Amino acid sequence: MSEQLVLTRIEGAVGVLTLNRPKVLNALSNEVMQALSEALLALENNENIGAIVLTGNEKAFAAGADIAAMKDWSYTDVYKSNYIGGYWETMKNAIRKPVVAAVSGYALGGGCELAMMCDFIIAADNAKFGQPEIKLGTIPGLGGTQRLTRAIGKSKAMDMVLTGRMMDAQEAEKAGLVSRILPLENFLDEVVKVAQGIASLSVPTVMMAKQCVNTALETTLEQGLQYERRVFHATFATEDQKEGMAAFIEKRPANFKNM
Ligand code: DAK
Repeated sequence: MSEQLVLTRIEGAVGVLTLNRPKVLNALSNEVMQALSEALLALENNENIGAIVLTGNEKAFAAGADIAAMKDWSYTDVYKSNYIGGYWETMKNAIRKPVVAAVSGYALGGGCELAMMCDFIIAADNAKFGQPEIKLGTIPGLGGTQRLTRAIGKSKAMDMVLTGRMMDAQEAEKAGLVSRILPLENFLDEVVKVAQGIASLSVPTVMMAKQCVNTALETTLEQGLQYERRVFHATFATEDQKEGMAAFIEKRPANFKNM
């Protein structure tokens, strides 16, 4: 039986997805992306799951799209197939629950782009990020020039995209690409704890908060503020807002029902 390309593990209310092609540093083939897309959708549709962690292994989160698979494709091949756009974009188009990227080792090319599609990135202290496509005679094709620029600003994004160099975890944190760095030892367990903290909150409210933050990147400030205000008002229609505020007043832990 062929090995599973993406492993799913459930830890309480958290689904942990592990890219599983270690011999090629988790190079992202079409098959990997199809498996990832299906695994993400299964967790999205699982009522018991409140947050998702996406990870690789100690050496690589993912070293990019599969160069061996891509190298002989023609323009018409990639154009006609829209180069596997569907599977690659499940995260952006269909996943409303929070997804944390737990990056240890290399996150390069499509690997870095996949990490950036997640809601935030927690890096192990051995993580290395980069968009090295320029060295292959191409450019980032899945948001590397766009999401990286929004995350770290034009000057640093130009540096990364035009030189193809890597940045380590410290530089990535300083630049704002990653939210925090954790030691490699017990790395995944610690990230899962972060995700479990999120999953213990009101899942629909967490989803609303995620949508609001994402809206900040797509609209003017005024439109974003109005959208946020509407969603803030909407939280008052939830039982979880009543429970959260009552629990605070009664000095007890909240028991959210996701209602
Ligand atoms: N693809 C295929 N195989 C890869 C790979 C990759 N991206 N990265 C590594 N491997 C394979 C190596 O060929 C090697 O295989 P064997 O020789 O053992 O058979 C094995 O993994 C171990 O790699 P190394 O021997 O090279 O390991 P090292 O520790 O020496 O070096 C490295 C690690 C990460 C520095 C090096 O492997 C490396 O530079 N890898 C390539 C990184 C890279 O250039 N990545 C960008 C690829 S282009 C799009 C979607 C996605 C994309 C674009 C559009 N659309 C949907 C529109 C994305 C494009 C890319 O990501």
